[in-house]
Order: sequence, then C-alpha cells, then structure tokens
Amino acid sequence: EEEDAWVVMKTARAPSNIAVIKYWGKRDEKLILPINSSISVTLDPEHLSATTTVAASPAFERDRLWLNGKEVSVEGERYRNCLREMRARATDVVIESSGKVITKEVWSTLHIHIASENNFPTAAGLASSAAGFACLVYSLAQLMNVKEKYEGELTAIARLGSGSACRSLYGGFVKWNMGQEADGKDSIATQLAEQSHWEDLVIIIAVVSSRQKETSSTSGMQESVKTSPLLKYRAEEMVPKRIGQMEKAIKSMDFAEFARITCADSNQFHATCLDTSPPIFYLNDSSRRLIGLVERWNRHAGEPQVAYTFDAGPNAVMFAKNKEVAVQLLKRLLYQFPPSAEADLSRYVLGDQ
Ligand code: 2P0
Repeated sequence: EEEDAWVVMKTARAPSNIAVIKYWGKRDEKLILPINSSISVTLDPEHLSATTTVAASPAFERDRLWLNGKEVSVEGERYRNCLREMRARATDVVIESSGKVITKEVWSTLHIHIASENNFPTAAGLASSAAGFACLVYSLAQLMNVKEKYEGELTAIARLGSGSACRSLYGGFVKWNMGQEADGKDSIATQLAEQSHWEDLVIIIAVVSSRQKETSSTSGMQESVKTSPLLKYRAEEMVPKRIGQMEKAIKSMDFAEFARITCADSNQFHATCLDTSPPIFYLNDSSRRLIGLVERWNRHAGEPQVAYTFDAGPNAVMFAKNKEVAVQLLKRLLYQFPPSAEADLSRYVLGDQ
C-alpha cells in the first residue's frame, strides 16, 4: 500500500496561436505532415490559453483525460501518439518528499491522468487544439523530465496531436517548417522573433460567433486536398514565396508588407475552402463586413493601418499598426457593430446577439 501512496503532478499553461501564413492540407495524415510551411503569432496567454495538469501514480489503473471538467476518451490516436512519444523520452525524476526515484522503467508502467481547461470557447475557430496539445506536451515534459535531443523535438511531438500545436510551444513569431523527411523529424516549429521584437503591434480579436464551427479543420483540409486545384497551386507556388516575404517583413517590422501578406493569405485560404467540393464556408456576413471596413480604411489612409486574418471560423484576428490605430479600430468596430441595450459588454460578441 505504501508503494501506491505517491502521486507526482505538474501544471502548465500554453497560449493559442494565429497563423498569418496558413496551414491547410496534409501530405501524411498519421504523422500530421503539412503540404506547406506556415507562420504564426502566439497570443497572450491571459486571454486565449489552455491550462493542463498532468499526474502520474502507481494507483492509477489507466490513462484518463478531462477536458473542461468533462471526462473524454484518451484512446484517440492523437493522444496515444503524444503519450507514447513522451513516455519513450522520460528520464529519472526524484520525488522530493521521499527521495524515491521514478526511473525510465517505472515511467513505462505508469498511467497518466490529464485535466485540461481552455479560457475561451472550444472549436469556434480560435485554435483550441493548438493550445491544448502544446500544453499537454509541455506539461508532460515537465512531469517526466524530458529533455530535447535536438531543438524542436517537442514541437514535432505536439504536431502529432494537432498540426498547429507545434507553433504554440514558442512565443512571439513562429515558423512551422513543413520539412522533407518521411518520419516528420524535420517538420518542426522554430521561433522567428520574440514577441518583444515588435512592441508596437497590437492584436485585437473580434468574436463574431462563439458557436461551434460546422466543418472541423481536420476534415475540411482533407476535402480541400482531395478536390481543390487552387490548394495545390497555393501550397506549391504561392506559400513558399510568401514565407520568405513574411519572414523579411517580421524581421524588419515592415507593417505595410506584413498586412498585405497576412490579408492576402487569409483570403486565399478562404478561397481554397470555397474551391473545395462541396464548398466550405467559414466566414459569415459579419466577417465580410469587417474585411470591407479594414480594406476601405487602409485604402483611404494610403497605407495599411490594420491587417485581418480568419481561421476555420468567422472570428476575426486583427493586427493594428500601433496603440493609436488600435483605439481607432475599437471605436470603428463599436460604431459598425453597436451593442444592443441588453448586451453584456464584458463579453460582447459582435453581431451574434
Ligand atoms: C492554421 N488552421 O495555420 C490553420 C489556418 C486553421 C486555418 O491549423 O488536423 O487544428 O489537428 O492538424 O491544426 C487548424 O488545423 O488541424 C489550422 P489538425 P489543426 O492555424
């Protein structure tokens, strides 16, 4: 009984990320290898993040998982793959209170309990799986004392959970290199720049709808790969060029270029969704009105002030050139999408009343 009395536990938090060059389409479904590289900005963990606690004890009889307080199956391939890869890399951990050592051999016999919570709506197209799997891998690395053998090794494991999750292990501006190897070893994320590199940039998220999206990213991109000729052109001809241009724009903090590429890439991603058969619609009328508002503003200003991007859902992520522009943007949003008298302004959802 004494033997079974211990439990080790770690808690970690990981933010969501928003792609400015989108990932859409896999060349390997099992290993989650993409057909193009992508670039993202990691968000502030205060607003959009997952918090995960992982625990291990000889008293646990099986692996178990709770998402937002509700138990769900951990038997899915994506969870199993992450857990297997992390167990295989576990090293000695000393339990402080007893001095007992959990060796690699012991780790291979231990079951894990996982509890994860999001501080934002799940599956509304705000990259909840990205934060979730990044957080799972990071918290397991802390629990099991996993050290990377090469830089980005943990990002490759998070990728097995959800492609975009590999980008959430770093803050700031992050690139997911598509890689070339068949085993996915080189399909890893690297940091391009710290968040503090571009301090003027302000990110504003307009929640247009907190409803669940109709087409999941995973199945949506499968359909696009199968049926969209535009997607092939995008992945092979457009994205490689844009990746280089975007890296340069971030490095030199060239907002006009950053905004141009960000908006163009979001629009091309949604064009490939429309080019899919049957077509996939992620944007709604509010999303399109927001695009119009920003486009008109940028044209009148003579150079881009705000950039917009939309993932697999109608919610907008906008980048303002600086704080003054951000204040202007909020004013314009409130004018164009006035809250109703009953609206709860602390969680005001544009056009979803
Ligand atoms: C992105 N999205 O780059 C793109 C833009 C959505 C639109 O990554 O199947 O949830 O788990 O690898 O990572 C969403 O795809 O899909 C996504 P899986 P994931 O952020």
